[in-house]
Amino acid sequence: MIAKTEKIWMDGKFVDWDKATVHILTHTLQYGLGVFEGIRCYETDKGPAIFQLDEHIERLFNSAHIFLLDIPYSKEEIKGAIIKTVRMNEVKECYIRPLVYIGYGSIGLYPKDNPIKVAIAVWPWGAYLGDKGLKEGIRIKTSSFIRNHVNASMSRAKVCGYYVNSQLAKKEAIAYGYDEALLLDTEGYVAEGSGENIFIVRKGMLKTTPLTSILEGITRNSIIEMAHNEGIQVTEERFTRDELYIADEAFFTGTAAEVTPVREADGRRIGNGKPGKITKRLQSLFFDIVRGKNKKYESWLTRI
Ligand code: PPE
Repeated sequence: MIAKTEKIWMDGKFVDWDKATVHILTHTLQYGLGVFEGIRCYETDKGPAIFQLDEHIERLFNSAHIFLLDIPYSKEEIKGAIIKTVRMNEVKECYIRPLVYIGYGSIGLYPKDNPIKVAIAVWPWGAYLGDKGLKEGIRIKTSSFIRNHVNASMSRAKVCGYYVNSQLAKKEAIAYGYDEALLLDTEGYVAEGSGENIFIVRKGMLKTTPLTSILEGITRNSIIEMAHNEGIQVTEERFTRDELYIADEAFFTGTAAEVTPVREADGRRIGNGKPGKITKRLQSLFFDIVRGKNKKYESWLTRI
């Protein structure tokens, strides 16, 4: 069960958690066109701090732009509302979920004059793939479902409805006893997890999928920049599932998943079956950065 907090921001007003409801014929609920973000706020020794807030706001507005949704607030207003919602709920660490949705009005696929609504909820959310997964690595399964074609789902946008594809893959992976799914693209190359980007390590170098059929993960971008600064070479290049099988290391990245090592794929052990050296090094750097322990990356944090 989701860990409740006090208030949810809905179109400029704070509403009690239990009263944050919508009409059943809300357009987004019927047809899935809404855009959202997932952001994390971490506890630091100078109080809570939000990781890469501006980047997430930028992506939210880009998602809306791609889908011709006119958000009735400025980026500054949304940023202010997010900060206020975190403060108001007095949480030290939380996950932040802004949602832009099409409200109640006309029905049918073309919601001509329906209002565009915005809500921001926050709640404490632990390790997405479990504490054990974060520490010891997870087991993933290549899905029989593929990532949508780029002309079916424009993957630069983070859209509610896209996640039916992710849920098919996730349910299948769980049913087969795995922790998470790996989706391939329409041409059979590795794309991403149901809610994570993927990196592999071979011969000391990092490789991640290019931005064709995947979400441009903000954690992914952060890891690429951190690796550059650490002198670790990164290429953004297509790779096949068998290249993952023979990789020395692999890991998933995402706001929810953070940096989660992958120890097995489709019954094949990755490397020695334990989180690899480079994975552990980047994971520990990541947690130092988000918890405000690394001055060099202070600009990635918004203090509350
Ligand atoms: N790919 C997908 C498909 C995806 O959903 C996410 C985030 C990522 C990559 C990583 O993006 P980023 O968070 O910017 O590094 N998935 C979000 C939703 C998870 C959920 O179950 O809800 C998240 O991690 O917040």
